[in-house]
Amino acid sequence: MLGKHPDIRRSGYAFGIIGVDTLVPICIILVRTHPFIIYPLLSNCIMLEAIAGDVATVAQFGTFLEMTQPEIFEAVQDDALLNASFWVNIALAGLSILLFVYMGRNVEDPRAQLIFVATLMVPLVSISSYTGLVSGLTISFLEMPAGHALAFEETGEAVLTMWGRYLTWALSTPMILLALGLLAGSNLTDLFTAIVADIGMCVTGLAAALTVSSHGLRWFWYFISCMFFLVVLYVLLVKWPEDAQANGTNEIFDTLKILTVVMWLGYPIFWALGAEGIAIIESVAITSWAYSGLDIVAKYIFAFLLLNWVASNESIIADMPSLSSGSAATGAAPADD
Ligand code: RET
Repeated sequence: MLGKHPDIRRSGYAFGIIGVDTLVPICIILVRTHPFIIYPLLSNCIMLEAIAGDVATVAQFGTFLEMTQPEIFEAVQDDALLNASFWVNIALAGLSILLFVYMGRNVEDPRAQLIFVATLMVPLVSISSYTGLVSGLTISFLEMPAGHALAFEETGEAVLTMWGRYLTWALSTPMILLALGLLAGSNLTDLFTAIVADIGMCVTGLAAALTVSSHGLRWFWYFISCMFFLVVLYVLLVKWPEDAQANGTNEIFDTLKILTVVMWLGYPIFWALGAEGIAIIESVAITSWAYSGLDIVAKYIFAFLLLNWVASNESIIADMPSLSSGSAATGAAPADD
């Protein structure tokens, strides 16, 4: 990229030292004394000065794009709203970890214990994810391609991308689905399908966020991610409710299903509306708060409701059939635990 080339930057500074103030009076005197030689020269000088200005500007953005981790950290610190959207989640994840460990202290049934472990992983991944963001480790400034609402060639500015979010969702969301599948009494096939499609959704969502070569390809990745998401929604809305009904966990499952589907739909919507999508919401801090708000409900409130129910209904969980390729809802014989 032009702005990153050191020679160009050096020549930019060299032109800056001469300056318009010095060049103009000299040129006026010379125009009067040697008009035929000086007119073409003068126009060159003005052009060079304009180019020098451009190069200096590009050099400035070059520095911006080459921001080091401490510089990104400082940029996050300087944006109080963005910084708060991270710290609130670090605090809530920390409190959730302590609370969930306490709530699970007397749980003995292996399936109930597995639900606890899977759910506990959610705030554990979350605290790591937000620590990565707040430290500037998993944030980059990316030049959006031509056609994007905030294309670099139009705005001259790079867009702050919190790609660490998408990466860590690939760890936290499978844990949520594992807990939900165990609660419903899913068979192994549906559980595997939901989890693999979910990881596919997160990884292709990460690809959508990181692709800067083509605007069209960013949206193509987004489309692929949505297709994976549809598979997850199908298992959540069609397959698992039948299992939960057959296993007597339908009441809590239905509550958590609605909470999950409504909250999860918010993520692709905010991605599309935010700076990485069509940029109706241009502020990265507001987009970050949208994700952080969704996270609070989809993770901590979800986990509390689930674990609270499991801790007080351990016997129902203990009576459920073990994971097998046959579903309780389709009448296949359950295998022994
Ligand atoms: C993206 C963009 C591409 C299209 C789709 C998306 C969906 C993301 C979802 C995220 C859920 C995250 C949760 C995190 C909890 O830790 C990647 C935004 C479909 C559904 C619940």
